[in-house]
Amino acid sequence: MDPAETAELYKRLGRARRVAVLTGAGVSAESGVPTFRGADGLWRKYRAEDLATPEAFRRDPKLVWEWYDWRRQLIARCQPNPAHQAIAFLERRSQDFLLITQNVDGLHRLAGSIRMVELHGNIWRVRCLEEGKTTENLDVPLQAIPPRCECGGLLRPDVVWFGEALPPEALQEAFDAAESCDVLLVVGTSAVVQPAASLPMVARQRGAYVVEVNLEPTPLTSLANESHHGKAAEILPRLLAFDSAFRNPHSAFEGPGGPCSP
Ligand code: BV8
Repeated sequence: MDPAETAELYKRLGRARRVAVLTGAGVSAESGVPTFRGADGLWRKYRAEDLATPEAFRRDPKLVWEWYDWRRQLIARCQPNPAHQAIAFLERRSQDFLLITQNVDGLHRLAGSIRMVELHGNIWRVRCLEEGKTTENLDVPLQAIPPRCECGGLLRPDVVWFGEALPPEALQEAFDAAESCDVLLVVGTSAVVQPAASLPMVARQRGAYVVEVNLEPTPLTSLANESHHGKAAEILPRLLAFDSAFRNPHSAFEGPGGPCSP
C-alpha cells in the first residue's frame, strides 16, 4: 500500500481521542460468512421479507429457524479473519474506542473486540416469547426446530428483524460515538439498512475523518474522506499498520517517531 495512502489516516489516528468503527457483513466475508446483498448474498437465495421479519416468524417459525440453523452451522465453522483482528488491535491502541457492528455472527468478540455494540443482535442468543428471557444457545445443530424454552414457550433468534426497533441502549451508544468520534472507519457495509446507515453521515457532519473500506463503491463513498476498495482482510491490516506493528509493537499510532507523529 502506498505510504501516502495511509499517512493522513495515521496522522488522524495518532492524535485521535475517540475512534469508532462501523462494520457490516463484508468484514466477515473472508471468514466464509456469506454477505446479504452481494452476488452470492443470502438475500439472493431468500427474500428477506420471507425470513427476517416478525410476520415471517409468526407465519412459519420452523422455516425461519431452518434458515437460522443453517447459518449457525455455517458460522460455527468460521474463524475471525485479519480484518476482525486488526479492529481488535485498533481498540487496544485507541484511548477511547467503540466498535459498532451490524453483524450477528459473533466473530468480532472471538477476535478479541471488547468495547462494542451489536446493533442487530446476535445469532448465538435466543429469546423466549413467553418470558422474554434471553439466553445463549450454542447448539449446532439445534436440538429441535423450532427450539422451545424450558417453560414450553417458543424461542426466537435474539436478532433485530426488519420493522423491529434496534436495542435502544446500543443505538444510543452508537449515535453518541458517531457524534463524538475523531475518526470513523466504515468496513464492509452496503450502507442501505437504516438506521445504522445514517451513522457515517452523522459522524461526517460532526467533523469526523471518515474512512471507508469496501470491495466496491457504496452510497457512502461520496461522503467519505478516504475510500479504499478491496478485501477488508487485506486492506485493513495494512491500513492500521497491524501487520508491521506485530513486528515492531511501538510503531503504529504511538508517540513521536511512529508513522502517525504529527
Ligand atoms: C427499523 C437481521 C423502525 C439479523 C437485519 C428509513 C429509515 C429507517 C428505517 C427504514 C427506512 N427505510 C426502510 C426502513 C426499514 C428497514 C431498512 O433499513 N430497510 C432497508 C432494506 C431499506 N430498517 C429496519 O427495519 C430496521 N428497523 O428501522 O425499525 C422502528 C422504530 C421503532 C419501532 C419499530 C420499528 C431494522 C434493520 C435490521 C434488519 N435486520 N438482519 C440477521 O438475520 O442477520 S439487516 C441485515 O442487513 C444484516 O443484519 C446486515 O448486517 C444488515 C446490513 O447489511 P450489510 O452488513 O451492509 O451487508 P450487505 O451484504 O448488504 O453488504 C456487504 C458489503 O460488504 C457490500 O458493500 C460488499 O461490497 C462488501 N464486501 C463484501 N465482501 C467484502 C466486502 N467489503 C470488504 N471486504 C470484503 N471481503
